[in-house]
Amino acid sequence: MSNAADGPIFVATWDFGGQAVRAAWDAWQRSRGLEDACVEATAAIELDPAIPTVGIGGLPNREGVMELDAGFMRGSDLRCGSVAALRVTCPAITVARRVSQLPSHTFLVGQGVDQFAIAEGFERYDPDALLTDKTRDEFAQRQAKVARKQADAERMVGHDTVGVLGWHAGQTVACVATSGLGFKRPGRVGDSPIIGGGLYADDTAGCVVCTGIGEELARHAVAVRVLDAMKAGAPPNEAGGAVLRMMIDRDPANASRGLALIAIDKAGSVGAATTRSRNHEFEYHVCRAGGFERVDPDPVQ
Ligand code: SD4
Repeated sequence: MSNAADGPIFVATWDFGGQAVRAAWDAWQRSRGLEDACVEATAAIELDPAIPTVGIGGLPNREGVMELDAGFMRGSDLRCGSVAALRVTCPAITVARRVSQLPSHTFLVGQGVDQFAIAEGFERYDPDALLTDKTRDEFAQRQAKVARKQADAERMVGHDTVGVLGWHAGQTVACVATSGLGFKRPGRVGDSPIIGGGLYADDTAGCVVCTGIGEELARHAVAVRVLDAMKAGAPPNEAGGAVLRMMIDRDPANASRGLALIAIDKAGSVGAATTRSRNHEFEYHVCRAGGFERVDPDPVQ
């Protein structure tokens, strides 16, 4: 049995993060594999159609098609794999992990990743099966509003991405999966699968996953900046807060954009940072060696 000092520690984003860290803990008890646990936890959220923002049941692009993005990174050797605009299978995180096992590729997108997933034997979905009645309905309503000029076709709708971090005896893993912002242009990719933007893991410093408006998070290479701040000695909360404050200094509009991140440093300290205001709070969930906790961080000032 592990003790709290050795971990494992799992941290996951949003309200469904509670479900994710429980899934991670269950997987850990079966396999004692940090990667397996983080991937299984991420996949569990993607496969739950009741979760309206990730994987099956997420929102489609502006043509009504689901396009999934995911990223996987292991901190021991910086092995990583990402997929973007994946249409033919779910969960995307399992395909991202498979990409990370290729000898020479780290990122596959669009048609290429669809072909890869099929060739590798992942379960093939009719893309329509990734939508639910609820998301089909939301899409139809949005189309009608755009046609009546009551909604701006360019406006994407905020989404809550699943990020799962794992730590055990100094080893780190970061996983992320999303259907991206709702009603995006086909082919639009946010921060999530971008190594250094939406996620990073490096055992010499820790691991980080971001969630929120992907264009802002990617533009500022948030994950690797937080990682570097932790490497320089800042605790995860401070490292994350400093990067979000830097983003607000650079563009004050970032204060009211939904941006958040979770992090674990190399010693196993957990933290987070968010711009989320009280009326749309960001929460995250932590599992430490089988003990569970929900945390509601204060927004950065
Ligand atoms: C994206 N960062 O595609 C994702 C969306 C998200 O909470 O995380 N929303 O931009």
